[in-house]
Amino acid sequence: MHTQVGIVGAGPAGLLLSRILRRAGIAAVVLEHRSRAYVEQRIRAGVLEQGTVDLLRAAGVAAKLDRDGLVHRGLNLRFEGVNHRLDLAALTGGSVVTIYGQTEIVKDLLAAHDADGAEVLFNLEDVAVSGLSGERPTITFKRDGHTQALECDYIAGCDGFHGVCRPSIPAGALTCSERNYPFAWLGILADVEPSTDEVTYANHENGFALLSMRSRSVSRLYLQCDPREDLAAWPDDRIWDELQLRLGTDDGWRLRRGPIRDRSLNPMRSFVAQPMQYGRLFLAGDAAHIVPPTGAKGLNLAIADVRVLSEALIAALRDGRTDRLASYSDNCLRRVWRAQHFSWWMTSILHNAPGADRFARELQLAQLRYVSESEAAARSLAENYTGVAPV
Ligand code: RFL
Ligand code: PHB
Repeated sequence: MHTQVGIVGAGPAGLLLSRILRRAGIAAVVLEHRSRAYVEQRIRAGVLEQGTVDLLRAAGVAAKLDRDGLVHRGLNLRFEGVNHRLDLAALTGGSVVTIYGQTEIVKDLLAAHDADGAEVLFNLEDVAVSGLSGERPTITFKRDGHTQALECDYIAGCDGFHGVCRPSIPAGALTCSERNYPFAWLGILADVEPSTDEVTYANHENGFALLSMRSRSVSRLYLQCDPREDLAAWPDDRIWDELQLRLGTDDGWRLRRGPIRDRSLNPMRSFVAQPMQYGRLFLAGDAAHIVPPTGAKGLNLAIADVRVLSEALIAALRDGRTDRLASYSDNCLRRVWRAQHFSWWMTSILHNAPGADRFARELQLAQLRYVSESEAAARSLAENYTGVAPV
């Protein structure tokens, strides 16, 4: 078997890349080790930058996003019992974010693949990549008990942080940079009208809390907790009480409660592997970099990589020009490191690190007050949150 681009991973990055390439007349196959149901139900990100929305529109997969996405022109920061609204649109000359679940993006992309008869292979075992530095890199996998090989012109590693592509690059060819954080997020999805109109980030002495949403009737909320936290120790009432405490303001604001549909523990990590290429293997999205979710950048970075990679692959395979592929990694890494800094900074001003002393706490508050009182500081946050200009 042969295809032009073999794509490992049916997350947002792999599916969008496949969609864009196929619309440009390039053959691509997506290979996924999980089931379709699993991939469609994985609850993750929800805040889309304008550049992400624009690319989904250009790929013809934004009809539902345009209908159901919630456009947010601002966000809230809460600390010392007071709510501070940042007018993102006013601060950036009109930039906004759109709230739309990653699960919905994946479902929309899969529906578009179905409509086109495009190939996405699920439930594969033993997916492996080889021959990366030669002319015919190959993906091998087991399907229905039979081992098969797919020869490719190029391979896109879109298989997330725990995938097989990045570890297949020889040791020494990659430089990895990493930060682990001594806290995690307990996330819930609840069938209740969101208690604020816009996404709300809170810094409280007990730790960080976040109020977000998926629609006008579904709330998504997070609490900072210990990475080894036992979810069984968090019955519904304890979760709501703690969210109320951390998000509460001195004016008596109340959080709406409702049935909790899903709960999960999300570790926090910063990670970058560079370069994002080895021979004919190109890494995109979480396969190459991870950010803590505080800046809402993970999904947006993955989509931004796909924009650069799809243009480079189209130039190579349709027009015979490989210069864009050669500069792919450098182009992406500038954006990746900007988002790394922003995500680390948002994380550090909003969370309580275990053992943090009075000095650390005062620095956080000084920074939060600065962002809510100084237009220059607020504009910097707003520019990063809504997304720096495309490369
Ligand atoms: P994904 O979505 O992880 O998709 C990778 C796909 O590759 C498959 N795969 C393999 N397939 C074949 N063979 C193998 N050996 C494979 N190994 C893995 C996986 O099953 C999967 O289908 O990566 P992608 O496409 O790069 O997209 C990136 C985003 O998913 C990610 O950046 C964000 O979701 C990060 N993230 C969040 N970002 C936000 O901006 N806001 C959030 O609230 C937020 N919450 C989260 C998150 C990431 C999480 N992870 C990774 C555990 C919550 C969680 C739990
Ligand atoms: C979410 O809606 O899941 C969400 C929102 C903002 C973040 C992270 C996650 O910073």
